[in-house]
Amino acid sequence: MNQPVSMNSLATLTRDSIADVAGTAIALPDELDLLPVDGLPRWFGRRLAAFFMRFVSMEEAAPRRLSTMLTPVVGYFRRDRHVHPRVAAEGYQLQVTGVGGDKSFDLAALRSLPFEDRVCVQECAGNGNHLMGSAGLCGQARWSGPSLETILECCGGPGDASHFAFHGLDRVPLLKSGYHYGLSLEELREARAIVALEMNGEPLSRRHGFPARLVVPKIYSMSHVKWLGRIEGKTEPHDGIHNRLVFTNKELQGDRWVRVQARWIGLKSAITHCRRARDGWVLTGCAWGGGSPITRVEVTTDGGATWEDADVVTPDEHFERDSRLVADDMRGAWALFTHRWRPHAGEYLLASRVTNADGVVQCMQEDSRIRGHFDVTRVKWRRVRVPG
Ligand SMILES: Nc1nc2c(c(=O)[nH]1)N[C@H]1C(S)=C(S)[C@@H](COP(=O)(O)O)O[C@H]1N2
Ligand SMILES: [Mo]
Repeated sequence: MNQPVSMNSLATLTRDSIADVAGTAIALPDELDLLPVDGLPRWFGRRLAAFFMRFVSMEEAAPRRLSTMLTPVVGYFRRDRHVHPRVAAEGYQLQVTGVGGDKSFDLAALRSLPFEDRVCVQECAGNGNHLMGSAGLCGQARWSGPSLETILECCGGPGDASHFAFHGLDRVPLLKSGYHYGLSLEELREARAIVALEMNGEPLSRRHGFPARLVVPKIYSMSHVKWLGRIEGKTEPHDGIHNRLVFTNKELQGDRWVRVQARWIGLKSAITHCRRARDGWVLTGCAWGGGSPITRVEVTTDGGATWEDADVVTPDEHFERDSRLVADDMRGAWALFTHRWRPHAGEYLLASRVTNADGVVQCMQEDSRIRGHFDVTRVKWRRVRVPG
């Protein structure tokens, strides 16, 4: 395609055709960089931003990795407290306390229970906030393992427990206690939580919680406790620091600012990739959250002046032939979208906006009655330079 042009042949060409030949001789890149408009990457560039994020133990996924139905394990985002315990398969025990009958499961016992699959977005509650901008603290994998419900049945049911705390085996230095997070039984049932032993068909990697982690579709992933060591049934909400303080926003209720915990993933979408096509470019991205099926995604390539419908593939369509997945197993999964684009050379401001089955449309601006870093749903602008 991109034939090199010799000096001899150039000499015989007119000015216009030189431009033509030069246009095909200079290879266009295969993809264009989509730059976030706000957050760290804007001020410091993407590399330096990634470097800063490592200090707080965050690694974002490269945006283009969020353009497929399942995100590969390599390059999947990561967020924790730097400590990745090395848990040996032998000797591992998952303790369940405060339920019908306390019980401990070794890995073989967990593996012998019926496995269920969940395909769902995993998203850090602070993803895409005004500090980070780039929205790469998310991914979508296929998780397999026994459901929390099955584990509780093995323990004679939840007993008096109406709430649960999940404890990780990662001992945080100084605090000396592991990471922990709590949810109500009602929330866990609504979300159809599982204790995942596998991610995309492979045993969990150490960095993503080997040998077992909680996965709670539709709820932000601070609750997806890795290196799960204990499930603690409680008769009251868990009052740990991550619930009470760390993952909270303030919300104006009446005339008072009230602390609220990050919980259900809000309605969002992002353009994550711009790749070259035969004529022009193809924009791809994903749309998720909001609690009901995604029905429409629109794309703007002119800073919001006009919006066009993108082609959407829902998880139900994508996994139609997969007999192991029923519709409920994909409730927390993202839809993918594509949009053809034929721009002239220049600089453009792009974004996507999603609508769900309840008619809710992704917001352009955050609600001024909410303050904080979590559950930031507003439309995610990207700047792109199209070469000529
Ligand atoms: N044990 C443990 N589990 C944890 C954490 C942690 O620090 N320790 N971090 C949580 C947070 S804040 C997020 S966003 C997700 C990230 O999951 P990942 O690193 O597998 O992508 O794990 C959650 N589970
Ligand atoms: Mo997180």
